[in-house]
Amino acid sequence: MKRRDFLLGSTAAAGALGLSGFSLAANAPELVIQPARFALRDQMTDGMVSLSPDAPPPILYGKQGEVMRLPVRNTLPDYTAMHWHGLRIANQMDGVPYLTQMPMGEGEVFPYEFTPPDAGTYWYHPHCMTMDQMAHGLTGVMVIAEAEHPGFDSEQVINLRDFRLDEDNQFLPAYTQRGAARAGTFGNVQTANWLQAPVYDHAAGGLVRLRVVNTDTTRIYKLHLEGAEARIIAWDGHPVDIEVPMPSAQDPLLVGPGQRVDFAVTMPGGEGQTVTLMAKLPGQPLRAMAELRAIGPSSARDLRELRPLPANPVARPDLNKAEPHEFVFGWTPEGGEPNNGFCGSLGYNFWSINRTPWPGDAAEGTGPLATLEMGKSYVLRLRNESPNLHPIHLHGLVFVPINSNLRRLPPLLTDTMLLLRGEVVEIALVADNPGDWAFHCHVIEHQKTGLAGFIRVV
Ligand SMILES: [Cu+2]
Repeated sequence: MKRRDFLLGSTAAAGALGLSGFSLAANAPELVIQPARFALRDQMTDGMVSLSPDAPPPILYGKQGEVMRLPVRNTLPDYTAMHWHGLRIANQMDGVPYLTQMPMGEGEVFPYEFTPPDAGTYWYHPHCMTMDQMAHGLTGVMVIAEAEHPGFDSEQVINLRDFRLDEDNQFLPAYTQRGAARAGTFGNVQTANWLQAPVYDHAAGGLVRLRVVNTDTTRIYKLHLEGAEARIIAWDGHPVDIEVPMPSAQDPLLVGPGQRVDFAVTMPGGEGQTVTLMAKLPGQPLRAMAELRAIGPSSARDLRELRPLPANPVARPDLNKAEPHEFVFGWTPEGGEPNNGFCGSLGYNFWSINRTPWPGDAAEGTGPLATLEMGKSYVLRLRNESPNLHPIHLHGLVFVPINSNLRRLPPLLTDTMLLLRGEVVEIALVADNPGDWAFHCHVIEHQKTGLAGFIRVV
């Protein structure tokens, strides 16, 4: 069977043909998806996937409003496609197989090219063979800089993720049937930038922008900082313009798969003093995920010297005119086997959106979950009917939570809404980016066993 036989129809065809409008930049180095090995613990782990043979996927730096050319070459025998999580870019650059492009076979290059409209902390990962390639390492951070320097002395990126390894540091199967039908299959080795509790030096008394990204396939991290005067300055890429309480050991911050938090941190004044990013894992004592260590004489800077980050150009929905749409996340009433295409199937359907499981790669006959009109405001009611938590991610658009049946949600712009057990959250958005936008759970086992779909903006 040919990949094109899986085409969804005219929209996908137009997306594929639209590629000819994007030039392959001669000067852009290729991002080469390839096998890698790395010492995740005390000895080498083989069979990893990265963009170099011996290191984690690099941080990709861009600048708000400036074009980025990221040709991706696939050297794996499996298919792939690269998605840029949180970036509001053209649909045909979004990296979702069959919805926006064909899967990339071995030896193929896809000339991703886009101009990020928003500054902030984003990330990238494959959207085809998602479980295999992400679980084996292919998740990286993107930093899109503000047009104006925001006044920090330094930055630190922390990419949090787990791996599932045996005693010899080799990969265990990335998922289990039991896990996929419940909260997901958890890794047993927690890492920051593929390292165990790494220590990073920063100038004593300086102001650090700490960007924390959860790129795990399953785990909802519960985080707080110790030893720092700090505040939250951005959430899921976008500046926070209201006072948000700092998390603590008693009241940690829930950061689901796909979510990001930026802290402004004042480093301690004394040489060797540390700031620690702490995580609470079930049934374990608090754990240090990463440390920032103060070095040199103190510059004695103060958080109050920082100006607020400039707002990103996100349209605010008009709630008086917003049309509602309902989405129910839960079990699939059908079950059955998913169709097994080029982008990998876990072999089961457990989950659904609006009672329909995403049937596999191309999802022929599964129409959009909703069709939104360009420029109009909408309220999407997200109902979690299951006992498990779901980080629900919408591609290509940014939304704001407006209420929940369980808690007070600060109105922070986001692309990924973590739904608690039995929670109903209303989110609001302006449908201002045309295309077919994937809408799915970011617990990859849920996504790949049915909890996926797409929303069309025309
Ligand atoms: Cu889920």
